Amino acid sequence: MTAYTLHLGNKAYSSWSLRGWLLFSAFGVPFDEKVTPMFTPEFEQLRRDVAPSYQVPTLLWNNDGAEHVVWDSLAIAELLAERHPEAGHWPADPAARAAARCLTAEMHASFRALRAAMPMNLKKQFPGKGRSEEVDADIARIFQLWGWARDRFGDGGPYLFGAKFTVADAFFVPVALRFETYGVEAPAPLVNTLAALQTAPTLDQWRAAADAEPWIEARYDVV
Ligand SMILES: N[C@@H](CCC(=O)N[C@@H](CS)C(=O)NCC(=O)O)C(=O)O
Repeated sequence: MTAYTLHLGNKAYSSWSLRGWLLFSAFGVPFDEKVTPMFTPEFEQLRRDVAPSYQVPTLLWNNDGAEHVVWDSLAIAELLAERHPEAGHWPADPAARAAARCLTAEMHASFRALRAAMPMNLKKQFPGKGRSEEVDADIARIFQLWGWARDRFGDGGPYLFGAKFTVADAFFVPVALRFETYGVEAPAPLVNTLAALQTAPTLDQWRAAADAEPWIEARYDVV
């Protein structure tokens, strides 16, 4: 058993769970995980049991015998960056690190139209669905952010901040998977970055687990 137990929702549908999971998995931080399918009595029970909030991801962190709950992906990122500096969650360069925090914060707080109209669904494909003026504006802003980061900090590799996968990449992986599901293409300078996010470190394990899940939620179908 590790110091960390990460509670997750369905791997096929829970985009915030994926972000939390990548913060451990893609950075080599040992952890235990527990998947509870959303919209079930078991999930409702966890919501009551794990205070003060039960959303996924929720991290239970055992620190020298004291158990703490961390129920937000950004807080999990900062906790792990503090406790595991060798894992390199953020870029080493201060300017790149500040920029990576800007991109991550914007992902954490924004893109509601995209998130509502194009829910993450690793079980199905809906090419061309979910588009609207508001969604297109979100997509344009995301590509603008990616291009901005790549132009300034992207030398040496395909990720947003170059050769190394960082928290900023982890936060945009579920967006890249939505682009796969809904057939959104990147502008030419960002094609490699989109592909790199769609094949992020350890993501194949998450995809395989999502494929194997028995639960199908029609509420994530966009028709
Ligand atoms: N701000 C949270 C968002 C977490 C979130 O919205 N999780 C969704 C699943 S993707 C959830 O738990 N939904 C169930 C619910 O709210 O009842 C984070 O950054 O972790």
